[in-house]
Amino acid sequence: MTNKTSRRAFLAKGLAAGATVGAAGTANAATPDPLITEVQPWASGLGDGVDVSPYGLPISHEADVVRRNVEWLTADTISSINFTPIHALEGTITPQGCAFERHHSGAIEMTKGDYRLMVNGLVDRPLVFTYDDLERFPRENHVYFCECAANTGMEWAGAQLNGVQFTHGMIHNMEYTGVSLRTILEEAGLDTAGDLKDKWVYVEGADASSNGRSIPMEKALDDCLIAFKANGEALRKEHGYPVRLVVPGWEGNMWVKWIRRIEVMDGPVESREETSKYTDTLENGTSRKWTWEMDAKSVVTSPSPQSPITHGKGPLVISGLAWTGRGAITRVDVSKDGGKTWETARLAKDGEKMAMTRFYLDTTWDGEEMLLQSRAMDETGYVQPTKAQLRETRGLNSIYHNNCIQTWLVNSKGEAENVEVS
Ligand SMILES: Nc1nc2c(c(=O)[nH]1)N[C@H]1C(S)=C(S)[C@@H](COP(=O)(O)O)O[C@H]1N2
Ligand SMILES: [Mo]
Repeated sequence: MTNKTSRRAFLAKGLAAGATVGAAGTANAATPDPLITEVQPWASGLGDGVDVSPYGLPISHEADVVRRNVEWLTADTISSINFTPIHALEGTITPQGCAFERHHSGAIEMTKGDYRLMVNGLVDRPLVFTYDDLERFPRENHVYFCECAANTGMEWAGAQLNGVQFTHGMIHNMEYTGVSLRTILEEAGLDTAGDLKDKWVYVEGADASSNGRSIPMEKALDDCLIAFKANGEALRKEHGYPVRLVVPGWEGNMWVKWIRRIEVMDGPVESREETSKYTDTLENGTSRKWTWEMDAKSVVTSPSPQSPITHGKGPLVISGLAWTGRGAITRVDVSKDGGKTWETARLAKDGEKMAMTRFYLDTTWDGEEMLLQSRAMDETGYVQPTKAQLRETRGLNSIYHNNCIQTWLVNSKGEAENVEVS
């Protein structure tokens, strides 16, 4: 068989099946496509020189991939929040330019020259570090997610915000470079081999809010980082330039930005941010506190309300994110029928500790209505709960730590909507 006849045979087969798309959803090449057959303007002239964008920005056609806020949540933009466009991102790394921001008193601007970090309290040698000092200690690189405890917090009482950016976008996942907090505490003379039972550190930022939080010593010495780079470049101003604290797997509020002081103490401070805020009031009126770890959670990012199916029936890639503050994600299941039946998704790579995992379900869509859900499992055996299960134990008075299974209703046109299933 010559190439010509085999090609003709292939086309005939395609036509016989009445298909305009091939098996992988690709276009049939029978009709000449001017974008392939004709010389286009971009091939008829010259492109930009290398002097046009010394610091590159996304191309204008991607201008909708931006942080957004929710108007009724954002009466005041200083003590506020915006959301990562996770519906439009792929892989796992969040570019700094669209990573959500949460400030209690605005993003402050500081130079490296003005930066100081004090370590005091129960240490042998209270010290003040400059930025240059920090750069002379051994560095580490780690990818970690940072999730605000209030992520998904508007969904407790019912399905409310129509977009995964708004329901789940108070999260980012970046590669941090920094010095371990253990190294800095040891430099200040903390005897890390001694009895540190019941010892805590209190960390505060240089901004007006100070955002002070108490961290048990065990966590402080385990994996916390004094970070000065994210995704290979300096932290952006809004993420704490020049230095922030990274507290892997624990609620974003503890990741103090513009960190200025670390005090070693005999107990926790019980600051505003860990009593009046960032505690979870239960049905009976009592509150849970010290709920630092972010429980296993996942969500389908596409299709979703801001990312409808636009290609019609046939092959469909269901794409989503999973993460857990207790280690690594081991499995994610996807349901198309609101949790009645489940298929195990493909993890793009093995789950990594306290970092986001991308999952895929490579499937076929026949235009049927779907109630899309995803359910994460982590290395401790923990399984992401349904909304009903979470409400059973937590009631409806909470804001923080809502890690329930999310449902998107996808209609026959491919449009998606935030719904609840009972
Ligand atoms: N100094 C300081 N640190 C802070 C805050 C703040 O307002 N001031 N906000 C906290 C909260 S509530 C969260 S969720 C994270 C958000 O980090 P991001 O703005 O880099 O996304 O920073 C935390 N660290
Ligand atoms: Mo937060």
